[in-house]
Amino acid sequence: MHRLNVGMIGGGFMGKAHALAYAAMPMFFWPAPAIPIRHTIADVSDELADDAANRLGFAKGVSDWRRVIDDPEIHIVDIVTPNNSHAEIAIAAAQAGKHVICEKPLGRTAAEALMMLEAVEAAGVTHMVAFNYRHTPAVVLARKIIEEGRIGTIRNFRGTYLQDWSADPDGPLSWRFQKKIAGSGALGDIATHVIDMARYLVGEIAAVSAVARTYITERPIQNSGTDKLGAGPKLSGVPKAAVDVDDEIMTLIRFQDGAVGSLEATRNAFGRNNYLTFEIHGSAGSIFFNYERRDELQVMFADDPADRRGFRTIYTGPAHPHGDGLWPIPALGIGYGETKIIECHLFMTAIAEGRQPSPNFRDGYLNEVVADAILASSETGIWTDIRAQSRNEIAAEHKR
Ligand code: NAI
Ligand code: SOE
Repeated sequence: MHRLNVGMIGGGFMGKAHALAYAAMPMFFWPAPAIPIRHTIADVSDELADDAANRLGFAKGVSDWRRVIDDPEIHIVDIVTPNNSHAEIAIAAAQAGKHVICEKPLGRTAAEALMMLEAVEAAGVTHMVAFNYRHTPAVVLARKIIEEGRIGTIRNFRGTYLQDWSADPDGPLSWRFQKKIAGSGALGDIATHVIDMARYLVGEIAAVSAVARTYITERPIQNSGTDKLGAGPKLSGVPKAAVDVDDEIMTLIRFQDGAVGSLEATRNAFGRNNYLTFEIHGSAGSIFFNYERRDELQVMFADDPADRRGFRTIYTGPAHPHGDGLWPIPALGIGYGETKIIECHLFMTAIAEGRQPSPNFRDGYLNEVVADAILASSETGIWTDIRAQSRNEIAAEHKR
């Protein structure tokens, strides 16, 4: 069986999730399309890289990501660093002929994401962007039900992503609160997952009208290290610096095909942990999904007899998308790790078959075009059309 050597850049939260997926994917999806080998991991110092290699099962740790790019033995570059380094690493990896998987958001802006898309397309390598939530079997089932026309013509999509790990103002100013590193706040970090869901389930977005707001305007300084996502010590008494990204976005959306909808995201909603939800109403029924109950899809069919009408719960299992590789009985339960294992399987299959997986860098770019439009609309207070642009157009706009 074909073996593909992986060079991973970044040994934090997502380093752990992707490493788990490389190790576990062949145990779930056998025969595997290819066997991923944890070859080299890069972090910012020898100490961190060696620790990550030991922890995550890589043969070698290095302190400069360029050594991964320059290594002819490496077939795949996996980018799991904060957002400011995605573009430089992905473009270098593509130019070196490596297949690339990159965490979301693809770049800090649509312009950055477009450069990444152009680089992988020019190089002819396989590319994937890690919007893993859309691989949750219940979400794929929702798309199947929509495609089969079982809930009729889609009228609206209501999507939320609510968390509370940053609701405390004494939570540190990690990289996720710094525009130069993250690009944006709740928007790029979590709303992009909902944008991805909306595009995956309903279709392309035509226009947005949005409000973005920052209400925790400064936080205790944390200049380096991983983001502990609210789990680290609170830093009261430590000098503070300004937060220059959004805490919350609320957006009305119009889809190209006439459906309407809304998107909301914040990491400051006390009591909500990973409340990634969508409710979709069609002319013949409705669908509801909440990632906190990720094995369940709520569906309602309007042609049910009047005395049986209502949401029913489908528990996903072996009969559902990706279910053949997962667990043998419905509702045994999947976790976050399984969504990454499915993502890894889709990526390896695409490489083995010489085609592009979904979502790929084009989706990463299109999601960013919507995200940029949300910020633009929030600034101008008017509806903003979504228009994918060429690099020249973007450059011209930036000059103005
Ligand atoms: P983290 O803060 O836990 O870890 C980042 C790691 O990258 C750290 O070990 C850091 O030292 C290392 N690093 C930073 N710059 C580097 C460089 N130039 N070269 C090598 N290593 C470098 O961050 P986390 O949570 O793992 O996030 C990483 C990426 O994954 C982000 O883009 C984030 O948006 C995305 N993410 C996606 C999730 C999803 O559900 N798909 C979940 C969490 C994060
Ligand atoms: C923090 O908000 C975070 O880790 C995001 O970065 C991820 O994309 C999300 O899936 C989980 O929460």
